[in-house]
Amino acid sequence: MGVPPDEVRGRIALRFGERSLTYGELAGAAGALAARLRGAGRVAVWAAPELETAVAVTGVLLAGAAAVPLNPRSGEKELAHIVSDSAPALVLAAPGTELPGALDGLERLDVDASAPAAVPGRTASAGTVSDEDPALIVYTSGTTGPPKGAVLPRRALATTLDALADAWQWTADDVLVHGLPLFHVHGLVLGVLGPLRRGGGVRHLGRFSTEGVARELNAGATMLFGVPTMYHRIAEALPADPELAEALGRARLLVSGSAALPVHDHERIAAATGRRVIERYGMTETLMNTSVRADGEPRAGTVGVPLPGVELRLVEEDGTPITAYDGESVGEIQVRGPNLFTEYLNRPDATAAAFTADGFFRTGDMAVREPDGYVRIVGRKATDLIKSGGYKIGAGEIENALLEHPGVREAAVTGEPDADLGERIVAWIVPADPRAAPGAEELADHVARRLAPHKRPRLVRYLDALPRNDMGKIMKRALTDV
Ligand code: MCA
Ligand code: AMP
Repeated sequence: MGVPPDEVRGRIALRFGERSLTYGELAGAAGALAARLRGAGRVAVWAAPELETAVAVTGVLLAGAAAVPLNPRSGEKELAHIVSDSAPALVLAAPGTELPGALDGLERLDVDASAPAAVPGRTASAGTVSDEDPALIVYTSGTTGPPKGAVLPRRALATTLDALADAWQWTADDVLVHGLPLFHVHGLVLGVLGPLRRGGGVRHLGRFSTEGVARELNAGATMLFGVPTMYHRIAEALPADPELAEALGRARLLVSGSAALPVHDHERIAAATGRRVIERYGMTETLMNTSVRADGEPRAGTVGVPLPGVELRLVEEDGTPITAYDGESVGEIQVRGPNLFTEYLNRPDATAAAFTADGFFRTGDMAVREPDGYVRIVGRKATDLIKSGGYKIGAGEIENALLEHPGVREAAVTGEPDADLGERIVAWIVPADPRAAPGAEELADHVARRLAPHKRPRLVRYLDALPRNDMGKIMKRALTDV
């Protein structure tokens, strides 16, 4: 983002609740911040759902530095890991924000969202920044161990947003409404940087509600981005809410992603509003890979076709590419293109394992391709990855946290189908003392405090012993069948 031309300076770029910034004001606030950040390297951003987060990330990018968005609900263990792994130069937060002890060692800079436009000549420019330089480091869970920092270069952000503009006919006339968190790709890259790159607007709801969606779509917003849980809640609310139905009926584009939207919810929304939700498929490491196009056929249960510039193939277990477009042959999705991340920070082992010899990224998602090229995701390779509310959560990470509770002798974590969340986290516990087993709420609080509230078990089941095979390995399939 440079200095906006006169015709866009007065246009609203960002709106969070009652507060908004025009492009001119954003250029001023982000420019002033960038002038203080030049040469900063990595900068942590306290990514609360508020105006300052958007200004902070814009300022970091303008300075040519890399932003590390922090979940403001992260627990102490998770936060300590992210800060020690990414070693940011400082942390940006809205004035008045109380930061947790895990950030004590970091210099803090308050974001002034109303800083006046920089004086000519003092406008920060990214200088000699290259497209390959990191723009964001986004932490994402794996099956085991703590989250890994996916390093996203500037070109990946630009490429993915321009590919989506092509697929969605996304322009400066669009105004997006969303209520997604700002510490993941969906809410931050697509939801904030997307509208800014197009010169359009974004209205953030602070937190998702069907009332907020209805209000904004009825007041000029043109697009809605959400995770399936949000569309599920919309589908549930529609029968009793004609205003919501009218609002969705007006939208130019309703987009769902981060997990599969069940066909039942697709159909309920289409029946009540006359509009079809389209799905796009992405990943923190790859940004967006496929989408149903705005000018294409919306087909429930599919994630559309590869985006411009994305090479997508399905492979057998042994790596042999599947050539069939038959809607039946299942293979792992592998992708290659300028939308990909460069590495996991400080994890050359994990980075090497994630790519094939010819540079494709192994997504771990299993899919088929229909005769016309539409991709249909049918599952994922790792059973130890849970998608709950659109968040990816590693079973191992929660098991480790549970085992740190003195009342827990053994723990296993699985995902179970859940109509609202897609999957819910279930903890299977062997208590240290069966007569004094820790309660479900206590264990949920323990995980929420150490990791994050969305990683807490929604259900706890108690056992005398975990089912194990002859090798002593926990048989998780036996657990889900109990
Ligand atoms: C509950 N809470 C607790 C506890 N229990 N806090 C501390 N300790 C506890 N034991 C709090 C929560 O923090 C929250 O606070 C409130 O209670 C409700 O929590 P929860 O039940 O988790 O919320 P929910 O209503 O179930 O959330 C549903 C949701 C959410 C809004 C859909 O799951 C969500 O925002 N999902 C979006 C995930 C996402 O953006 N994924 C993108 C990553 P409070 O009430 O104050 O909030 S995937 C990605 O980026 C890729 C690239 C892609 O393809 O998109
Ligand atoms: P994350 O690692 O949190 O970025 O989540 C990426 C994962 O979300 C992908 O590997 C998929 O499993 C899943 N995902 C994203 N979009 C979709 C979609 N539209 N349908 C099904 N799964 C999706």
